[in-house]
Amino acid sequence: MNSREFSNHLKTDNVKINDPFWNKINETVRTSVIPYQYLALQDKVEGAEKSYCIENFIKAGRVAKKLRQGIESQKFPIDKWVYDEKNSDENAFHGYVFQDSDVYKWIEAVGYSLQNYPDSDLEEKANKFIDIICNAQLDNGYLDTLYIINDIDKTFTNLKDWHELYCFGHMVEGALSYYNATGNRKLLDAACRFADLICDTFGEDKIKGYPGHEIAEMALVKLYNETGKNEYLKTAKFFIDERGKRPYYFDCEKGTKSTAENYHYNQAHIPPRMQREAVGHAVRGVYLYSAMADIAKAYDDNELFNACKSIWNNIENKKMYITGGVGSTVDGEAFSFNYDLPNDLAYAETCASIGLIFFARRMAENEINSRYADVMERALYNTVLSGMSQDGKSFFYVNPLEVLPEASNSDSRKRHIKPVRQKWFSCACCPPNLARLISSLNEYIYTENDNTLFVNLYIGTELDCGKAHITVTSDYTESGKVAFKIDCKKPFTLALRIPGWCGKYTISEKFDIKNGYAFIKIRESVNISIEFKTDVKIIKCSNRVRANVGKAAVTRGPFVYCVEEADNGNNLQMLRLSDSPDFKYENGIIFAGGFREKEDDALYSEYKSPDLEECIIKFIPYYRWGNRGENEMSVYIRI
Ligand code: FUB
Ligand code: ZN
Repeated sequence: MNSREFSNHLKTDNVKINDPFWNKINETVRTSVIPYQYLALQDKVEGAEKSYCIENFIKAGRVAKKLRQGIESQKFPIDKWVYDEKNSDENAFHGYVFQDSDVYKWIEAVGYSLQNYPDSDLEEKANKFIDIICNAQLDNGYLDTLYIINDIDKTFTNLKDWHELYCFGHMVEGALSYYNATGNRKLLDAACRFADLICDTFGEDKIKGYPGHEIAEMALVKLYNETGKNEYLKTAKFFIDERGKRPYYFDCEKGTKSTAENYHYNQAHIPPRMQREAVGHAVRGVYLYSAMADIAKAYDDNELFNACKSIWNNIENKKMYITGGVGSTVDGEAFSFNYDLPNDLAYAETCASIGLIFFARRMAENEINSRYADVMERALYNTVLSGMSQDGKSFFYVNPLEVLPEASNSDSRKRHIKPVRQKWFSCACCPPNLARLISSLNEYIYTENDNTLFVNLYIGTELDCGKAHITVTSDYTESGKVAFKIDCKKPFTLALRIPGWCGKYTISEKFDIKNGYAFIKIRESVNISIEFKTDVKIIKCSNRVRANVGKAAVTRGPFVYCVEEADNGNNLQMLRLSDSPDFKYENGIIFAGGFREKEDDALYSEYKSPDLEECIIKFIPYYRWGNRGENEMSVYIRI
């Protein structure tokens, strides 16, 4: 079998989630996160940072009306990354340059949520937002509130920094999700008008630019898949092919001259198909790599796919935290050098792990190999879930692996490490990104091609496709047991991912292992039961990673665990795990035998074996940390 075998993911239409672990989280997103964000976008959450998002669309609507009537509108400077009441006029745009994207992401989450749980009240709320958004669109299709409000003559003059194409990408993704859920074309038609303008503006013999923050590429591929309009796919490919060419477009638009060094941040230092290493701003990176994988598949482009593979290898083997976090430095919110994975300085933005999941699914659709879904699962069950509190009302942007509140509060190098989740952020990219990913989880579970249905995640579902109707009952996160009740429509192959973390498993049918999947021939309706042994494991990190020498992490199934001060007292660095402890597992919590070192009195003293007191160390899943107030936390523990 050629392992570069394409597949497509099954969509929400075909997959309904019913899972003891995920039902609760989906319910939190639906009943708490989405309504909360609805208020936050309108600045109606007391004590939360201001969003200005809807306010900007309302302002832009007023300006758009004037422009339509040929009335001059007051202009304001477009010269900053973030605008507020202090640094700009009250009638000007406020918030980050990409503020529009927050409402698009919210609409995208609402779309997926409505597909799963119809809700006329929520639909009405989204329709109101859509009216406000569309009201701000110009006759030529242009829609970005920063430029409409502040200075319409400057559109597409700073692609590198000011995010017009980024907001456009989110608009398209939101519009598609909402249209698929409701059949309401209003936002989709508006997005297509903007897309048409973009296709008319960028390309050979047109502006040879590309987005400073990628996502438009991925969005255009999705729009092509929905509409079949070739121009969208062509423009996505153009953006990929043009990126990194000399002279740099970002220099041309500014009239400056830079070296490759300057454009690592934007992954525009060399053309994507020549890139081999994950560099620069992590979210931008994973969004670009996702689009590269999309284009590699759409054009069966092996050269581009090889670049994706090298970058994937680099991330998976040298630049990814055990929690699936990526981007280890606050400096540019970026990928750092190989094996640089500090725990207490990590950035590991929630959005970056979400983007890693996008990349993983697209890689899985290009090539059969369980490693992609392994990473998808790692990022999902750890960093992504950690991005949200248990009640869905506060969020992490940065997902560190070690926290000392005193350091966060007093050391400016660690200011980005928040010891408690925040209600909202002025730069609120992560919470709505999380909402859209979790609401669309149905679309990450299965991929299929003509002959084979691939099971990538073990989530309880009711799924219907041309091959079969399947009921999956899953206790994956607890006992590791999963049952498939297959009502066969025609013979096919079922490919079950054997999770990378699992050493022992049983499957009730005969299977062949290839590329990390167990392949089972299905000829008739059948019930299959699987058990993945979810033993607690002690995981060692490569000694190339300086931060983790002499330490280990504890995992069970897909979950990485951590210790918290609330359970183990402060000074977590004084804990030591026994070499081969007896683990006890109860209701999601792991207890293990270990020791606590006695505190030293002197700062320096002659070395002697430390005084150790036996103790029981309590571990909780990483994603649940920080739900009991400010306290110390550590994923790695001395061993
Ligand atoms: O620039 C838009 C978003 O804001 C990025 O993806 C995040 O990293 C944050 O910088
Ligand atoms: Zn983010």
